[in-house]
Order: sequence, then structure tokens, then C-alpha cells
Amino acid sequence: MKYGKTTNALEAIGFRQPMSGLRRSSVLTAVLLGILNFVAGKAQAQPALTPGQGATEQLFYLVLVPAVAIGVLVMALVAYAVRKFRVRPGHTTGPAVAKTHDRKLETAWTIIPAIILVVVGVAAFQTLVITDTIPQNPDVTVIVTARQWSWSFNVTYPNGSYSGPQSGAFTVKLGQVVKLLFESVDVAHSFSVSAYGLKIDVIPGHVNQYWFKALVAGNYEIHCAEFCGLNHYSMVATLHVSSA
Ligand SMILES: [Cu+2]
Repeated sequence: MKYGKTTNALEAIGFRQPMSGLRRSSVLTAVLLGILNFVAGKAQAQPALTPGQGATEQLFYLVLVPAVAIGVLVMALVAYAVRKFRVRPGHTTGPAVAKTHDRKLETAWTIIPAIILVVVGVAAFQTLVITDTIPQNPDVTVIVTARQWSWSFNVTYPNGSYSGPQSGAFTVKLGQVVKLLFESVDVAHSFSVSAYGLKIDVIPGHVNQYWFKALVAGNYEIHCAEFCGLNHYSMVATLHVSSA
């Protein structure tokens, strides 16, 4: 084989015409963007389980899709440059006076990332307003108590009725705004409802607060997400969201 000529397996057996590096990269980019669009479409077809979960997921895809697209573009450009400017007979020296500055290019690669950061920053703060604004007048207030190794719940319902302490599970109705107050009687734990994208530290000596509004009925798993000792794995509970 002649030095400097690259051939892939498909081309070697005459399966198709050789494709240029740039063209091959563009095809790969298009395929990946197609897959990403499909995944994002699927995700958005799912109804939000809570306002916070919906907002967090929107932010996730707002960042993920352009980030992967930019990543693929950069990798494609690197692959193109590696192939086009590789050392080979007749192409072993650079230009006599190498270019070291390009004002237009430098302006572009400063301003474009700055715009991206502003867009992501504004979107992130909008998401935080939804996830971290604790409602003043919740329908239900739940005091969540963590201990090695179980959860218990003291629940105050809208009519003032009170239930607790309930171990291992609590129930709220669809559409109710639920305020959560977290306390630990021993070590650091973390209250996680992964379906809701909700995770909050439960630490001794300080009461953290959070909230959710259940938009879809069902049973949701609660886990401890902070290693808290030998039986950490068994520190599970269930949130029931009833439709009536
Ligand atoms: Cu724990």
C-alpha cells in the first residue's frame, strides 16, 4: 500500500467510494443529532411528575443537546485536522511565517461561549425559582425524620388532621402542595425521591425545607442518598400519591 493513503475495511473490499474525513464527520454529527432529538422528544412526551421535576428535566435537555452537538463538532474538527494536516511526504513543513493571532476568530470564540453561559445561567436561575421557592401556605406539611436506618413521617393534612409518626410510607393526594421539613436524630442522611429529581440533605442540628406538588398518581420510592452506616441500603420508604 502506498504510504499516506488510508483505507478502511469497507473501502478495501470495494463496498463503497471513499468518503472525505469532513463529510464522514458531518454524517456522524447528523446521525448523533437525530438520536438526541429522538431521546429529547421521548423525554418531553412524559408528563412532569412535579413542577420541579419538569423544570429540572427541561434544563437538563436545554444543556445536554447543545453540549453534545458542540462536543461532536469539536471532535469532528479535530479528526478532520488530524487527517488533513498529518505529516506525510511533501507535507512535512509548516508555513514560513506561522499565523499566531486572529482578532475575528478570538472575538468569536470569546463572545459565543459568553452568550451560551448567559443563556444557561438565566435558564438555571429560572429553574431554581421553581424548585427552591418553598410555598408559604402548603396543603400538607410533612416532618420527615431520619434515623439509622429508617424514615418516619409526621403529616399535617389540610383540615388540620394529623397523622404520625408513620414509618416507611406516607400518602398525599394528587395536586396537593406538600412542604417537607427534614430532621435527623443521629448522623447525616439524604432524602431522595429519584423519580422527582428531588434530593435534600437531612442533617442533625438543622432543619432543611423543600417542597413538591404531585402531578401524577402512583407510588414513588424514597431512598437515603448519603452513606449513613452499615444498613444504609435498607433505608427505603414509599410516597403514595392517591388520585382521590
Ligand atoms: Cu441514611
